[in-house]
Amino acid sequence: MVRRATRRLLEPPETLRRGPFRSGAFTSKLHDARVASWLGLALGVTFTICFATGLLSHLIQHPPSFVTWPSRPAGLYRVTQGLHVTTGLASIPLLLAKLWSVYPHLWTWPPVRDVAHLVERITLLPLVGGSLFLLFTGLANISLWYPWRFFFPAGHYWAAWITIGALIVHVGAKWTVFRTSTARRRVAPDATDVDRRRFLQVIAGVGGLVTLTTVGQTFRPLRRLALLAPRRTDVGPQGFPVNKSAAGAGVLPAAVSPAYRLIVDGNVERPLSLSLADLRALPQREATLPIACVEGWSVSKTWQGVAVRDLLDLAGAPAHAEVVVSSLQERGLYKASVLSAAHAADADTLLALDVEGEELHIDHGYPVRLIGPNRPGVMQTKWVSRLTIS
Ligand SMILES: Nc1nc2c(c(=O)[nH]1)N[C@H]1C(S)=C(S)[C@@H](COP(=O)(O)O)O[C@H]1N2
Ligand SMILES: [Mo]
Repeated sequence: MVRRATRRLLEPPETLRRGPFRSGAFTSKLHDARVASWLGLALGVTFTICFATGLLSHLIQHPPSFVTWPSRPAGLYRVTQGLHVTTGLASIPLLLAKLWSVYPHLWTWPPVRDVAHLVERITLLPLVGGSLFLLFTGLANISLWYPWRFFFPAGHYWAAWITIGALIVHVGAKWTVFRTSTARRRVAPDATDVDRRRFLQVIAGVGGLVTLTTVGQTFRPLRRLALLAPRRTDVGPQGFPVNKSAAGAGVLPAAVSPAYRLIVDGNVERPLSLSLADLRALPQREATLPIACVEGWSVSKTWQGVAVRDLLDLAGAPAHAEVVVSSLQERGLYKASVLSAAHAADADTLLALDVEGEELHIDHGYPVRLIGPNRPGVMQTKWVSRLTIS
């Protein structure tokens, strides 16, 4: 009853049916539920992986009390963040193809059939808008281009929740269409089926090509194919990239001053103040660990320096201490990072003085940088000046 009443209320007269609203206004056989369904399935997979790995990265950087991210396996974050950026990039051609295949539905007649249809159509706004926003801001971010005023991680994070919410509604609304249009049919494929298959193959090929030409920024064996990757991982001082230079961070001249001291204080029995020579005189340890930037590039290097845990022992810090690692950098979000108890206790968490046996370049954090296993690049603080123990 209610349904029929709303229907009558909403149904516009047939005379309004003009332009793209005419039946038969769109002629391509590829504007079709089968094509849309298979693309939707592919997007469902890439979006789910991208959302899960993005959420994980967010939780590692802003851990609520119930989350403890382990320090092992050392290269895990490199894999999860590599997947985040790779699935995001692969989603771009998939989404464009999907939008193209379904856009005639914008002019569906009547524009609104009933309340459920209205809700379904309204959720397209956050779904399409959110998806385009996420893929565009993500792509711009990894290209180190920030054509906006808002804070990227917060905007990207909240848009992801909105998009995934709208996606769940969309999957629910389209489930039946998906099931019927992807069901196996007994009839032999006709010319349209062949066209559809070819179109999907081309889109899959484009998605594969995007992946193949970017994943080399984190997956070494494909490094030579990384033609579309915004970062060459072998370019930069000492043969690897720099995101923030010493000049950009404003740490000159403090970083090269002979007055440099590393302070270890807070909840300790013996606060320390160590010169660079003092640090070199302490037992030196070595670890091979990646820098895994949130932007998707990563490089593995062998680092030498003093283990954080040796410094904690020297200062008489309590067991399971958490450590705030601060930089000479005075402004900016990455001037400090937190070492959880697990990371602080890991023998491979170093205050590195050298990389590959060479003194650190100023842009890689001279005189001292943090490098620890299984951490996002943004938490590998450079130009370290203080450890505050709690
Ligand atoms: N003090 C400070 N440390 C920092 C940053 C920063 O901006 N300031 N950037 C971080 C980021 S985003 C990354 S990916 C790594 C990069 O280290 P690299 O320049 O040695 O390659 O350093 C991290 N350490
Ligand atoms: Mo980074």
